[in-house]
Amino acid sequence: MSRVALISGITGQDGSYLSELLLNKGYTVHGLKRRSSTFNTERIDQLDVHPRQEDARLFLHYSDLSDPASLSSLIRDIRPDEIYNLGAQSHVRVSFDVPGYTADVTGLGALRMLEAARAADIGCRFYQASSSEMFGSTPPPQREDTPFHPRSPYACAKVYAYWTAVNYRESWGMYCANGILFNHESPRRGENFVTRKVTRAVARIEAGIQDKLYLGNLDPVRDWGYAPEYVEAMWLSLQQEQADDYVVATGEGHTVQEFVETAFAHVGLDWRQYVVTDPVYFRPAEVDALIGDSGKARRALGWAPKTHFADLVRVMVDADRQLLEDERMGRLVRVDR
Ligand code: NAP
Ligand code: F7E
Repeated sequence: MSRVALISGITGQDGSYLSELLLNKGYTVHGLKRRSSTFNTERIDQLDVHPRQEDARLFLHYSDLSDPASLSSLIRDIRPDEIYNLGAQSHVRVSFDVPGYTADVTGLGALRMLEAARAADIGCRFYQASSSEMFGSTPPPQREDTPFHPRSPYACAKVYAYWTAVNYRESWGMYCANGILFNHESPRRGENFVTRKVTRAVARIEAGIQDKLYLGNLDPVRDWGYAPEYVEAMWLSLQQEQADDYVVATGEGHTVQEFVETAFAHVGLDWRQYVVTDPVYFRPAEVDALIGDSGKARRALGWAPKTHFADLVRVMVDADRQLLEDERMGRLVRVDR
C-alpha cells in the first residue's frame, strides 16, 4: 500500500520539491491549494498527474489554513500517514503590513491543522515548517536550545506554531516534528525574496531589459541553503522513532551584499553600477545575523547540506537566464522552475 501524505503549501517553493520527493518515493500525495484569482500551481504543473488517470498519485484540494472545517474534512477523508504543514504567509516584510492575517494563517493555521489531525484520531505524523526567524536578535550560531527573540509578526506567528506543535506532542502524544529551517533558496523561490529578486534582476540587466535594481538593507547575514536538500530533511524528520525538533542549516553566513556581488560577478557585471538603495525595503525591525548549527540533524537524521553559497548563486542566476531565453523563444513549458 502506498503511503499517503498531505501537504499544505504544496504550490510554494518547498511544497513543489517535497511533492517530487514523495512521489519518487512512491507516496500518494494530496495537496491543499487555496483559491486565488490567478493560477497558483505553476511550480507543480510539471508533475501533471491528472486525477482522472488511473495511476494518478497527486491530488489537489481547495482548502485554506484559515478554514478549520475544510481542514477537518480533508484530513478525515484523506487519512494521511504524514502531514507536512508548509503553508504560510511567509514574507517577513509583508507581515508588518498584514500582521493579523499573518498571525491567523502562519500561527493559528498550524493549530487548526494539528487540531484537525488530533480529532481525526488516525495516528498520523505531523511536520511543522518552523523558521530561523524565531531566533531574531539572538546572535549566531543558533541551534535547537538557543532562545527565541522574534522580530516580526511573521516570526511571532512561527514561534506560536512551533510551541503548538511541541504542545501537541507533549499533551496528546502525537508525533510532531519541527524543522527550524534557515533560509533556503532555488530557482523556484518567490520573486520578492531577496535572492530571487537579485538573480532575476541580474538576468534581466544582462539581457538589457532592466537598468536598476532597488534593494533595502545589504548588511544582514543569512545562512542560505538549497531548497531541494531541505525537503529531504523534512521527510527524514518524520521517519524517526521519536519525534523531535531539528535546525536545518548550512552553517555558512554571507551578507546580502555578498550575494549581490557574487550574482553580478557571475555574468561579468559590477553590481555597484546597478544597485540603488530604496528605504521602502527596510524593515521596522531587522534580523541582523542568522547562521545555524545543524549538528543535531547531521547526527540524528544523517542529513548534510551539499550545495554551498557560490554554487547556489550560480544555479539561480543561470536558471533565470534560461527562463528569459525560454520566454524569448516562446517556450511555454518550464519544467525546471
Ligand atoms: P512559499 O513559497 O511562500 O509558499 C507558501 C505556501 O503557503 C504557498 O503554497 C501558498 O499558497 C501557501 N499559503 C499561503 N497562505 C495560505 C492559506 N491561507 N492557506 C493555505 N495555504 C496558504 O514558502 P516556502 O519558501 O515554500 O516555505 C515553506 C514553509 O517553510 C513556509 O511555512 C515558510 O514560512 C517556511 N520557511 C521557509 C523558509 C525558506 O527560506 N524558504 C525558511 C524557514 C521557514 P499560494 O501559492 O497560493 O500563495
Ligand atoms: O530577506 C534583506 C532583508 O525576504 C533577506 C523567508 O523565507 O527566510 C526568509 O525570510 C534579507 C533581509 O528573507 C531586500 O532586509 C535587502 O535581511 O529574502 P528575504 P528573510 O526575511 O530572511 C526565513 C528563514 C523565513 O522563514 C521566511 O519565510 O535581505 N533585503 N533588500 C531584502 N529583502 C527583500 N525581500 N527584498 C529586498 O529588496
